[in-house]
Amino acid sequence: MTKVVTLGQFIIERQSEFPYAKGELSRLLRDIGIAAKIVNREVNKAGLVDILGEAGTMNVQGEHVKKLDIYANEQFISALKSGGECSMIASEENEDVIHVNSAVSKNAKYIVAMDPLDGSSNIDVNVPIGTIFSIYRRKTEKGMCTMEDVLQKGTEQVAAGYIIYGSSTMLVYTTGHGVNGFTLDPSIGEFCFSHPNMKFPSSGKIYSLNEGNYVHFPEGVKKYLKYCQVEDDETSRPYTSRYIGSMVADIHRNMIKGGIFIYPTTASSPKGKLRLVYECNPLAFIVEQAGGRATNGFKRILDVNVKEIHQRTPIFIGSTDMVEKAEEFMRQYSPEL
Ligand code: P6P
Repeated sequence: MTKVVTLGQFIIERQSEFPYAKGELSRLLRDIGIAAKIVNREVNKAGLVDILGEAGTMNVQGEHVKKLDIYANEQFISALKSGGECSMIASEENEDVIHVNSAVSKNAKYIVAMDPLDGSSNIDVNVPIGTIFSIYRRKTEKGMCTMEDVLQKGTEQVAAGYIIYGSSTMLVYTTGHGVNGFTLDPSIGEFCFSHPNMKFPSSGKIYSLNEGNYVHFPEGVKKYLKYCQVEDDETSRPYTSRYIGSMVADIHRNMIKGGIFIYPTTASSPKGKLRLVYECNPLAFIVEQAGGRATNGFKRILDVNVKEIHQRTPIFIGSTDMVEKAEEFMRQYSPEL
């Protein structure tokens, strides 16, 4: 019988990776894990929403039923506020940053950026969805945080992770010392260590992008897509197309099997659709820590200058060989971007 290691035990055991840490980051990761379990419970009930009442209606308990992404946002904010280790939050659901000004939190050293429930349009069709989070050390010493504290490059992240609410619920995170995965065991209500030292396969045969946007793709993406689709036994082409439409799910699958996920510029998203601060930077940190690659087609995502919290970016992320090949086509056919 293998020993079950919970997320909490793992975090404490690995605390030695931070010689000067006094446990704040460990407690912050624990707080996120607790909120993830609460969100998971509601996500799993989503299919029963008719019984519980549609979002915006009153359920049988007389409670107002919230949209799940609003609910998730509130749960993570509440956990971060009460945990006392976070002094400012940037969320996909909030236009402005949230200052955590309580006596216990206002000088806390960490900042959290998050997408509390990415892909929430997939909930109604029972497709996996995800939470994405990114943790920075604040740059200002103490007192009210400033935008300088949150508009930091991806290379400054101290930790990043995602929770995928799928056929099982997993929490995958890095603190810059590799990537580890934990699977929720509902029978004990704990995330249990299940995927040690996750490695992104250096090559793969899966490409993941919304081909419905083909007409407006940059020429380099069109050429790369055709490269993936032509017959070539030596390089096992044509590759396989897999697109879930839920970024965390697409990238998690590729991390296990190998592959590339691309969301380039399109007509409706001339700067790319996905958000740099709380989607692309945390996922890029995780993927790089697992040995993969993440760029905007030309430049490392983690090196992109951050100008505002809801900034968008094109993203090419996944198996290093595949991302580098796509970048070759971008340099050759879309150098102007
Ligand atoms: P499209 C979900 O809405 C999301 O933000 C990502 O999770 C996903 O990869 C992308 O948008 C899907 O966008 O335009 O292909 O529907």
